[in-house]
Formats: sequence, structure tokens, C-alpha cells
Amino acid sequence: MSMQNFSHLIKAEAIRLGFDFCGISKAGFLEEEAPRLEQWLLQSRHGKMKYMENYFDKRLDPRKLVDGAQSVVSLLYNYYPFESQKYDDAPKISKYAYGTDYHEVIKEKLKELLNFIRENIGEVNGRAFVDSAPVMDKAWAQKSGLGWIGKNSNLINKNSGSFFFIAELILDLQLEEDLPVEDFCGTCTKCIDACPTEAIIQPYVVDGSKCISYFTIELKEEIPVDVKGKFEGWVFGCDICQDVCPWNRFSKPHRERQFVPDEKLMSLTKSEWNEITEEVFKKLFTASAVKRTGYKGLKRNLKFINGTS
Ligand code: B12
Ligand code: SF4
Ligand code: SF4
Repeated sequence: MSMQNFSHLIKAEAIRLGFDFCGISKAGFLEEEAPRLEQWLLQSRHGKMKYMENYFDKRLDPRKLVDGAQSVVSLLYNYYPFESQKYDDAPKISKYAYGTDYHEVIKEKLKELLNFIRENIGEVNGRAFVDSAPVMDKAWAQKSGLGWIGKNSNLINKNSGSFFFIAELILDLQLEEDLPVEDFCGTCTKCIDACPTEAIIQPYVVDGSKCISYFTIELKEEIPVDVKGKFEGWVFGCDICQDVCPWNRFSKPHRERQFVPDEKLMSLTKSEWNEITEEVFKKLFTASAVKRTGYKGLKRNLKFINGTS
């Protein structure tokens, strides 16, 4: 079988497994991204996310992660929910965290895809990643033609917007490459204008250390007072720069059973959120990405957005 046929076979199986888009690029050094990542780190845009400083060389070259790597197979998995939180005045959680933790859901599918490749193509050396290692997920998805990186720094697909997780397989198999697509942000600046903490410091560059997502999920200590009153009700993550993006008018609800949220979670009132006990937290969030902040973190965030800390 030829390189083209292998690529088609892999893409068809990815779609069968529930991925929405699959594209391929040649594994190599991320030349354009290298100086940008370096600057971003030098300017401490990662704040206290120490892990972003690690494995600088590996992050920029998948051949340092997988021996003999030749191709990166990038995959998108839609998480745009059908449901929304019932009460407008209730604290808001990011759509990506409504259901079961995506790491778990997608990892299983990646394993199946890798097994499929081994069974149908041959003994391939490869590894599966979903936000789980020093890999620049967006850069690879962009190179593989799955979308462009917008001014809010998220990958946007012209037909379906940006509410996607990005995953990839790095393989020592030569495959037919896809080409990147055009940037369709044009003169729009909606995301930059809407960001309440001015975290999008210039088009395409997010200062991670100013982002509500960082404060509410990644930061382990107290949230600085200078951002008090700016969270617009977001208690876990933030979707503002995606919600305002015109391309997200094309988002379609996902088809993943495991992402369907608990009805109780969607209908929590403001006072139920504020009175949440550890027991309720565990019940609602054991399988969810929200467990990353822990009960204490969520309580800290609630106090912060209520102005009581
Ligand atoms: C660290 C991180 C964060 C940090 C920092 C955000 C950031 N933009 O880097 C924080 C905690 C703030 C964060 C927040 C969110 N994240 Co996050 N995050 C990551 C992570 C782990 C690494 C990203 C990274 O490498 N950053 C380093 C910087 C340097 O990279 P970058 O932002 O892409 O920077 C590029 C641009 O700045 C550009 N650039 C720089 N200068 C210039 C100049 C010009 C002229 C141009 C054109 C470009 C340019 O080049 C840089 C390098 O390519 C990835 C997973 C992964 N392993 O890749 C997920 C990931 C990016 N996050 C994701 C998500 C969903 C989110 C949130 C939406 C979650 C939420 N709802 O709260 C928010 C969105 C915030 C935002 N607007 O970016 C998804 C994005 C999916 C998508 N469609 O793009 C990812 C890919 C996880 C995944 N596998 O699905 N995240
Ligand atoms: S996620 Fe929210 S805080 Fe972060 S850049 Fe987007 S709008 Fe700003
Ligand atoms: S809101 Fe506008 S500028 Fe921002 S990412 Fe979307 S299209 Fe691009």
C-alpha cells in the first residue's frame, strides 16, 4: 500500500472512532514557534505554570519524543455542548469541563487508533498524546490543515469553530502530508476587546498569567487582588474569547455520550454553588476536569468572584 492509502486509511478510522477532523504533517523542528515560545517563557507569560519551562527541546521537536518520528497525525474532538447552565446568575464553568475528563475519553480512542494502525499497516513505533506531554498541540493541528490559530490563540476550524480538543499520534511512519489553511480572522478583534483581564496582549499572543483560565484552574495560591471584579462570573476556566468569536456560530453539538453533563450540575442555582459541600463536589466532579482545582480551589474561586476573599 502507498503513503496516500495509509493516510486515507488512518483518517477514515479516526472519523469512525468519533474524531471530527484528522490531518497529517511531517514531524520536524518547529522553526517558527521556537523563538516565540522562548520569548513567551522569558517574559513569564506562563506565570506559575512551571511545567511549561520543562522539556523545551522536546516541545519543539517530536523526533525527540518518539524515536524515528516521521509524521504527526493531528485530531480534533468536538466538545461543544447541547446543554447550557440553567441559571444566568450561577457561577459559570467552561464548556470543556461539563462532562467526563477529556483526557480519559480521548486517550482510549487514541489507543484504539494506534492499535488499528499496527494491525492494518504494520509494526509502527508511535505514541499518543492529548494535552499530556510537551507537545505544541495547536501548532501541529495548524500545520496539518485542521484550522488556523486565531487572535485569541485558539485553533479555529472554518466549518465548526474552536470548541475542540486537540490530540495527536506521533509515528515513525511516513504519510502523505496535508497543507495549512488560511487565517480567517481578518480585521476582527472581538476576542481582544471582550477579554475582561486584557490577557490577549497582542493579536495571537495570550499572556497565560493574566487569563481567567489560569487564575481559576492553574494557580494554586490566592488570586491577585488587581483582577478582582473582572471574572464576569467564571469560576472554572473561561470561554469569553471563544463565545464572542464569529466562527463559533458554526459550532455543532458534540456526539459524545461521556461529555453529556449531569443534569444536577447544569441546574445548580447560585446559592447551591455557594453552599457546595465537599460531598456534593465529589459527586458532581469525580470524573470531571474540574477535579483539577480540587474542592479548596473551587471554594477559593467562588469566594473570589463573590468578592468575599
Ligand atoms: C499552557 C496552556 C494554557 C495556558 C496558557 C494559554 C496559551 N495560550 O498558551 C492557560 C491556562 C491560560 C490556558 C487556557 C486555555 N486553554 Co489551554 N493549554 C495550554 C497548553 C498545555 C500549552 C499551550 C502552549 O504551548 N502555550 C505556549 C504558547 C507560547 O503557545 P501559544 O499560545 O500557542 O503561542 C503561540 C502564539 O502566541 C504565536 N505567536 C507568538 N507571537 C506571535 C506573533 C505573531 C505575529 C503571530 C502570527 C503568532 C505569534 O506563536 C506561539 C507559538 O506557536 C495546551 C496543550 C498543549 N500541550 O499544547 C492547552 C490548550 C492550548 N488549551 C486549550 C483550551 C481549550 C484552553 C481554554 C479554552 C480553556 C478554558 N475554557 O478555560 C483556555 C483558552 C485561553 C486562551 N485564549 O488561550 C486547548 C485549545 C484547543 C483549541 N481549539 O485551540 C489546548 C490545545 C488543549 C487541548 N489539547 O485541547 N491554556
Ligand atoms: S479565556 Fe477569558 S481571560 Fe483568557 S484570554 Fe480568553 S477571554 Fe481572556
Ligand atoms: S474573535 Fe475574531 S479575531 Fe478573535 S479569534 Fe475569532 S475571528 Fe479571530
